Amino acid sequence: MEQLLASALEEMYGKGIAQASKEELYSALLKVTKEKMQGMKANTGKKKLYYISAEFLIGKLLSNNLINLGLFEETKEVLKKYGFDLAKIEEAEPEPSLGNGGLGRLAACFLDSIATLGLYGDGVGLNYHDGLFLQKFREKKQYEDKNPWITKDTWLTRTEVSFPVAFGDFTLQSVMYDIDVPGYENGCNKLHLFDLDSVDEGIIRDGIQFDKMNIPKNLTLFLYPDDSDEAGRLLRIYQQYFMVSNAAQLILKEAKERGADLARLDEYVTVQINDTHPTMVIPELIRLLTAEGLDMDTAIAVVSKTCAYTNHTILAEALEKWPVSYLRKAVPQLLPVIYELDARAKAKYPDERVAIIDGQDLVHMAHIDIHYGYAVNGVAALHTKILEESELAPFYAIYPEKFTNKTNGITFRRWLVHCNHSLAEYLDELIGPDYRRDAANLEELLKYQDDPEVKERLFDIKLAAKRELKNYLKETQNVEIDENSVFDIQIKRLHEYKRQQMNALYAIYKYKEIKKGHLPARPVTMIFGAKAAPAYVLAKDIIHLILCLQQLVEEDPQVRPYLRIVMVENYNVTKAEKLIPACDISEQISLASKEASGTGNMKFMLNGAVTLGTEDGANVEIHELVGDENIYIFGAKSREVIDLYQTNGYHPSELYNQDSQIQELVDFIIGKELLCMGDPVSLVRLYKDMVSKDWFMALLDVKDYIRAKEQALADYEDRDAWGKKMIVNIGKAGYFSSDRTIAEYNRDIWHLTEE
Ligand code: 26V
Repeated sequence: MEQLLASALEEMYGKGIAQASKEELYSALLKVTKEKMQGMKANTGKKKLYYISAEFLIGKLLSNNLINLGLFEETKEVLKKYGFDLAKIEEAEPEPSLGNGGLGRLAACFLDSIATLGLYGDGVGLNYHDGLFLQKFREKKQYEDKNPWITKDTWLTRTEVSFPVAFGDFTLQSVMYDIDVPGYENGCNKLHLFDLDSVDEGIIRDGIQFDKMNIPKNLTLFLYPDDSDEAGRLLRIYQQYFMVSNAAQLILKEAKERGADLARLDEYVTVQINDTHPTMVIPELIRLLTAEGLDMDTAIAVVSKTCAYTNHTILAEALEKWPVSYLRKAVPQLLPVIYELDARAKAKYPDERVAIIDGQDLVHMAHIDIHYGYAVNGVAALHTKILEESELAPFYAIYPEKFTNKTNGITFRRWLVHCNHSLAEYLDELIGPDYRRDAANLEELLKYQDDPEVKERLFDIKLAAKRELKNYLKETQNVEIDENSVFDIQIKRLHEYKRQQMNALYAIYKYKEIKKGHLPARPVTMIFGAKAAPAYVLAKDIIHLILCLQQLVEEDPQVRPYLRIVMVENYNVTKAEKLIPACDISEQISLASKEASGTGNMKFMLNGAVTLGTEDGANVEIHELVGDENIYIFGAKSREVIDLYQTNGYHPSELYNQDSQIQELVDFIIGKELLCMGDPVSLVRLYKDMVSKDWFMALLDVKDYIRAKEQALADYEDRDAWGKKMIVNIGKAGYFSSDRTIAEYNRDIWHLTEE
């Protein structure tokens, strides 16, 4: 590495390692790493997987690529020799925030595991010029700014591959960029990101505003443009079709190159449809196959054996339904195929609950996937059960054999080896490095659950991570936290169902307790990180509430020594990597039934945090694995919640009127302390919503939540018992390796043969 780095620097800047700047070192390392990846063995096979996704939240790549190439330690040593720190050099790398949250990050973890398992499979998506907006706090409110990430030195490689994509009014010529995806000590795959040369960043005005009508200039400009108006929704359709038409053309081109008989495409290709954003790949493949000479019956039959669908949410607003009129405008050539698919489904299954086109001329994208795909999966056991028994029950009755559960996972390369290197090194020392290949081997740690020395080492590692986070927050946000406090962390998209507002009610509770003189045994640091969708008013109100509470506590000398509230600005993958290793209590408090899986919960557990959560998503499986002693579970169960929705049985006003404690907490939102520093319109709106609507039932669970959190904080004081909880959580986290998840996808859905 030293030699390669030195010659790259010499060639690029005419400098030696010792003379190079941080930015120059980053550029040279990028070049060397890219060249190494180009020399890697490519995964191959007869059958190839295409994982199509509108989001790949890959995060920074330098360290992870070095880890997978087996060059990380060596590179660190070389840099150290010249007085540099790899972590500092990595600061020069821009983060590609090409996803909103869980769904996009899952796709990135999956690419790592697919390559690591030696499976022949590429990702296909869009090359957004701007990732998810940069979040800025001004006057305790969120503002959005553009977030460009493509610079001169980039992991992207422009290829010769280019396809025409026809829309209603015009045709655009695509260009494909590739990012290498090296497996951990295994072959290499690709992430293909499609783009347009005509896209023009110059059309962006103040913040993230732009002309939504100018498709040639805006098509791949932004990830997830605001779709609160018609132009935004149309743009989403243009983006989705651009993605899948390119994917379908690439799939057929490569299948032909491998000698495929297109009538037997399913023997050569499998397509995983990541949520409904890529659903149009089904009619597009059918359209292209008929253009290649297949008859409609054959084309539909073979595509139905080629495509599989993953559902990531049961939230109604996220289940895409496009008006026929929008599709007619954007992609008229697909309509005959969609009509044909709809007519066939209706002829066979007259039940309107399973119709593709409903009575209001809305096209239910998920229904296309389920009728014309060969597998449907949920992302955690409870989620799949809810799909089968409630959300998709009429489909489950027709196609029980298509349904399968694939509990999510995370790549341990990023979420342990990279983000918590000292923990990984200690585990190597204690149980040997086998867990890096087979995460189930982490269970070896369990034999140390009563070993005081191991516990002390784990506490030391945790303390060091807390110190690092403290320094980082001091540098970046100028807040100073206490590393000896309990770190209680909730980081995820801001959404009412995730109930950051309930956590804020706890903060109010704690503030009032401290004011009354009921001091905690140890100070508590509550950390939040979350972006709200730009048009999601209540989510922004919740951010405002948290920032008001942060200031309130900060300015109160009586409370500040015992309670701190920190909302991290612009939460993203890079910040997650710093927050997760430092956490003691992992907040996973969604309303039961609403969080399909969660993957942050897995990352925290792996890094020795204890979950405080509801019986929702993968929390249920975490609970089963670690047992009652090593998790804090509270709140209504999913059955109860589903019944409450079905019977309209939830009335927050009753809880508010009948319970003085709840009333006091909620009233605080519009009390004098907050109104004098916050925006009354925002706080009153939030208050009114909470007492009259509270759609995600924060008031239903808030008291049990306070009880459970107080219990966790009290238990933290028993160092011996807490140390054991840390060990059990880490030891049981192996199940949540995405290598296990991907092995299951391959075994049950893809059937790729390793070569
Ligand atoms: C929703 C929204 C709403 C706000 C604006 C932006 C936006 C973009 C996409 C979506 C669809 C949400 C789908 C999603 O991310 N689901 C998450 O998938 C994870 C991986 O399976 C899972 O762990 C999470 O529980 C689930 O919420």
